Amino acid sequence: MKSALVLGLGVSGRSVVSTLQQRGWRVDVVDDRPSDATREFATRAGVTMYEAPGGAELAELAARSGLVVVSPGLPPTHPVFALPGVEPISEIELGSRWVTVPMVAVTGTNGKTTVATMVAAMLEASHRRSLAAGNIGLPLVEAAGQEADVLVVEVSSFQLALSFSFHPAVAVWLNFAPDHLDWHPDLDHYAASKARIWARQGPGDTAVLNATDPVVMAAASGIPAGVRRVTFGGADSDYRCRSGQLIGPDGPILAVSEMPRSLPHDIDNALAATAAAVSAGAELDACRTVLAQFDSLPHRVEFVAEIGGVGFYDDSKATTPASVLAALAGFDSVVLLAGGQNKGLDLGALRAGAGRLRAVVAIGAAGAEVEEALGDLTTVRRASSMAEAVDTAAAAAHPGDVVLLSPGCASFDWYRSYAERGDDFARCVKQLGERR
Ligand code: UMA
Ligand code: ADP
Repeated sequence: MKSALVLGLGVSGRSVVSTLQQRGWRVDVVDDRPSDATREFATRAGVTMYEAPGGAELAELAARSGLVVVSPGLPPTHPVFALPGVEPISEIELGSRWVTVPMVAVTGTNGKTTVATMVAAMLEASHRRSLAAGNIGLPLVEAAGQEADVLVVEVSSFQLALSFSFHPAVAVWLNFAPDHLDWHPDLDHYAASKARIWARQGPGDTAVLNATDPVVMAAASGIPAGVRRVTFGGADSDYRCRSGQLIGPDGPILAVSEMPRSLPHDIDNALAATAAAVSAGAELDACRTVLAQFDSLPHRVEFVAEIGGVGFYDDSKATTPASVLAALAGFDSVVLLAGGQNKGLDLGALRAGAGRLRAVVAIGAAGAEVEEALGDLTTVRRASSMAEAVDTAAAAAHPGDVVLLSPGCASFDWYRSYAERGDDFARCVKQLGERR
């Protein structure tokens, strides 16, 4: 019987265990910080779980397994990566070995989930059974076993770093900005991981590139020969926006005014998604229908309420300064709630958006960093709970302003996820509305 070792029993690790077992593998698991739920899963699955094994034990476990699959959250400093003769792979790599239909892969620092969702909807509207998988939540190992004509796979840098045969027919790289420096040793490692998205492409495949992003365009020199290149975003790109129209290689696609929301990054995402979907066989009319209906996903500059002439927006998914700047670009005068658990990023990048800030409320573990980054440019107040932050922001806002939760940091200092943080913000806003 073939034998595998799975490291990390989160969402991705559990799916790897179950799907390997279904395919007849014997599985051992390692988790360094197991929760009760993790232990329960291991018991139910009938696998032996080794909790935080030392170096020698880990080496022995790996040596007796033909396959070592690691979760994306394992940092490059984890001892498994230093074991001689062991070549750990990601869940995406394993899943892609099982996939039998074409894949559209989407990576980038910001907008992956949004664009992957749009591409899947465009293909579905073109009568191609499509599934959105990967970092979006449905692990690729599970999606590989499901009925579909095409898989749209959101891939993070963590997943790409350990993928070797992953071969998407269409590969989209949306943009690049500093992120995940609490995981990648440096920015070059982060960029090189992302560039692996097209490493296995060849003639007949398509790479979709953001023509305005210097890092993406520099990395494009590594696209294998024979791969078709489709650009978006620039004035001369294949997919571009001019005079209020989205335009493709065959002419106008849609008026921007027909999109439910058209912040600057919504236009980039619309162009990228259409370029990818059409390259994967979607009909342009189906793309138009999706573009005309697609509203923002939850927690991505999501409207929550208007109270006293002030709009409240939840952008809890903004966990990088670049995504905060994208949100600020959509409003003229903002009271910004920022902070949380910094992912090793320079929050000084937020200074580029200072012209749109009425005031800032600094929250969470990175509150002091936010204050240091913006304190000389605008009023920064500190808050020690979300309720206090919402009240402080509301007091600072003038009618016509926007109060925007766009933290630029991960949520794990106060919450279990960005969704929980956004929900708490919405709850506090609702309570404020009731009090008023
Ligand atoms: N663990 C160890 N040792 C370690 C680190 C972690 O044993 O050194 C264990 C933990 O105890 C825990 C498990 O590993 O039991 C957690 O695994 P994980 O952190 O890899 O997370 P999963 O639950 O498997 O979720 C992963 C992705 N997580 C990360 O990339 C960190 C999810 O993306 C993804 O949706 C899911 O697989 C399905 O593919 C989340 C994410 O934050 C949403 N992604 C980043 C982003 O979007 O910016 C990249
Ligand atoms: P990802 O899956 O890459 O994290 P999401 O679609 O979940 O991307 O969006 C994450 C954050 O980035 C949200 O705050 C969203 O408003 C913002 N965002 C979405 N698309 C872009 C883009 N093209 N450029 C910059 N920011 C973006």
